Amino acid sequence: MKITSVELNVIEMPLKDPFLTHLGAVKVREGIIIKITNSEGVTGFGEGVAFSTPWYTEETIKTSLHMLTDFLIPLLKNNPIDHPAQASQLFSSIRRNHMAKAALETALWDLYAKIHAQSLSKILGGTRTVTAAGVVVATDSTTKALRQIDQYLKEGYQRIKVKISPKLDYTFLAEIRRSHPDLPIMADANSAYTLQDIERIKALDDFNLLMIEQPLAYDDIIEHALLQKEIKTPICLDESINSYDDARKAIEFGSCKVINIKVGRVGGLYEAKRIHDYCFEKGIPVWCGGMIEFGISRAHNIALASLPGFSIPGDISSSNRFWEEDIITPEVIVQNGSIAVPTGPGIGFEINQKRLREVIQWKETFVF
Ligand code: OSB
Ligand code: MG
Repeated sequence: MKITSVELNVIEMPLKDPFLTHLGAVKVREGIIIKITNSEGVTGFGEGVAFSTPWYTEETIKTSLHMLTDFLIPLLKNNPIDHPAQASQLFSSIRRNHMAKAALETALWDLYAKIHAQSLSKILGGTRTVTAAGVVVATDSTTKALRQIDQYLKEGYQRIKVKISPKLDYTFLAEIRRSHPDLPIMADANSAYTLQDIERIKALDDFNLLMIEQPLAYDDIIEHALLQKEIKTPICLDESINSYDDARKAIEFGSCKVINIKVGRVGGLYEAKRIHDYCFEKGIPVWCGGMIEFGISRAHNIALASLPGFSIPGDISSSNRFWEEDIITPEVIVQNGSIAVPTGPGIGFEINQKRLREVIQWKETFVF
């Protein structure tokens, strides 16, 4: 792919509203924006989605920068590749650090698609022209949640996800169901429960939820299979699925009936597509997860969610769900409950240079 440089940018932006889970609050989002340039001056963009602290997975902005600077970028420099699908093989000599790998790998996909003057969706095998939009309500106040849900339904979102925990589950969901008897709702626990809470979780079957996401430990596959046998609500795994093999084992074992695919969590688009293809073959629905991301990662998600197996609205919302102004142009917008899959080359969005300059904290360029 004749790469001549890789540029790392660390950016920082406040969220419009704090994003609350039982694990803490995200008020300010740091992110890594990668720009890869080839010998013809074509550029590809990727985004590192690790958080500033290791609350969701073990990675952080700093561990990502360390992996990229000291291992991943030198590997790519010393081992030229001609297709982005070769990156995961190349990076396999480095254990885990999936978000750091995905940041670089997704930039390679954008570059490759642009070199071939095709949309990233087309390059990945996407078949959808629009992707259904879903949004997450992450607050510990029932009043705020009800107000936000009304607003999001006005904006056209097709599905609402709420964050739950043992401190915020039965009565919270009962209130929401009372106001919205037919709304497609899912609940994400981010590992707030253990098997000892089995009666609590069973009680949530009352609410006809689309699914319950990651009720048990972030690294568990076995106990989720025991839980799924006891509850009617389908289990969706998020944190537990870090690779194709995790997905295969979880499905074979009966640990879940749905999978949330996040590009960063699984190490890139190649692995994300492998998981999609496997689930599609097995008839397991998948949806695209979100990471409170900026526009670049949002664009990669839209391309991924255009694959045929993404049959459930994902956590793909408009740029203005979180940001006063995003770093891409045009911004991602929801129209009639959906987001159009871009048809232009690569991710199909340009960088908003003025906004990028405003939010940039640090920058380093590696010349090949
Ligand atoms: O568990 O799905 C999650 C955001 C950050 C970290 C973990 C999760 C989330 C979300 C998605 O719930 C939020 C979004 O980007 O829409
Ligand atoms: Mg989740």
